Amino acid sequence: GNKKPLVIVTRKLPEAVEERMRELFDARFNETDRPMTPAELNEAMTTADVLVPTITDRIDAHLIAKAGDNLKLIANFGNGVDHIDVTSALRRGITVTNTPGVLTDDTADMAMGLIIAVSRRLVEGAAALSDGHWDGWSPTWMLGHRITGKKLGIIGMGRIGQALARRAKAFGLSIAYHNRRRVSEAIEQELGATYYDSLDVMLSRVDIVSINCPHTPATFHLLSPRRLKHLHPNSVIVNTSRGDIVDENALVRMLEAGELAGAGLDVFSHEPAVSAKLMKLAREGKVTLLPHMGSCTIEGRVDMGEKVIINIRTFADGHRPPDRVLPSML
Ligand code: 8YV
Repeated sequence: GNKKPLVIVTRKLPEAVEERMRELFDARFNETDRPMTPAELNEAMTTADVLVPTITDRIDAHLIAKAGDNLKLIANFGNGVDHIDVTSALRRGITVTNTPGVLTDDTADMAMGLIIAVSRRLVEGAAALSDGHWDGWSPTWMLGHRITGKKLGIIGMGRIGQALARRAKAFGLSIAYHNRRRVSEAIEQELGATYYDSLDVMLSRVDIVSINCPHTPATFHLLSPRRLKHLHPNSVIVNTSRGDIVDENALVRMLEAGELAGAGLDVFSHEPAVSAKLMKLAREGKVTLLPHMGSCTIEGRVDMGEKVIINIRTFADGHRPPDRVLPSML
């Protein structure tokens, strides 16, 4: 019979996922609950038939050059693949897959949650109460901004962007979006979304911006200092995608200067390090910062595991896995 592929998973996964993978493959896991050391990752690269990395592994050209002849598939546990040099992998004949679709609703929920949290000062209010600073209701205390009737600009109208638009519409926001290409008229109508070919123009017309595009060379610092200036000073930015899509230093400067009302950030430029200036802004109640929790649900993690398994099985059976990362996506 067919020998089971040696699948090396760089992180500890939920028990149910590990069990299923052990049934199907010769699966090995890193049981430490820390990222692999460079030496361990190196070793995995040279011995595995299939590598299952996560966002905490930097799979760069240097590492891919060390891949053993057996390594034919990198099945990422997660959607974003900006930590993998996919071009180098493809050039070497290594297929790369990700886990689209199963994180859509959870991530859109988190984006919507951040919009509400920042606009209505949820985290600031909760902290004030638990710190003992609530001495009674006042007509002028903890006033945020109404979200109903405001205009949301979504950057990246893929699955997550559309799921956010659906939620935001239900909250009475009007929807604008910028994307590489227009979505179908049917989807635009369903979402009541207005397309902006020019990101600059869209930024000048919205109250809230949500970043929902992938991080690629084309979207690195897409929200540049120059572009950020198009936003009005009462506007809010929410990012559940990747930190580097916005110029974080420029964002911090504008928040400090009062040129933006606030930000809700689930992702950062140098995770897990978060700039001291952002943390100070968080203590001042100007930003809500989360530790990359967009897809943190039990259900989501199990679904991600299922996706990884399907990709590996399909590939091992000699077929095209459903979630290949293609050069056109980079
Ligand atoms: C994952 C994410 O937890 O899927 C993504 O792109 O950012 C997160 O939801 C992470 O990537 C796991 O590798």
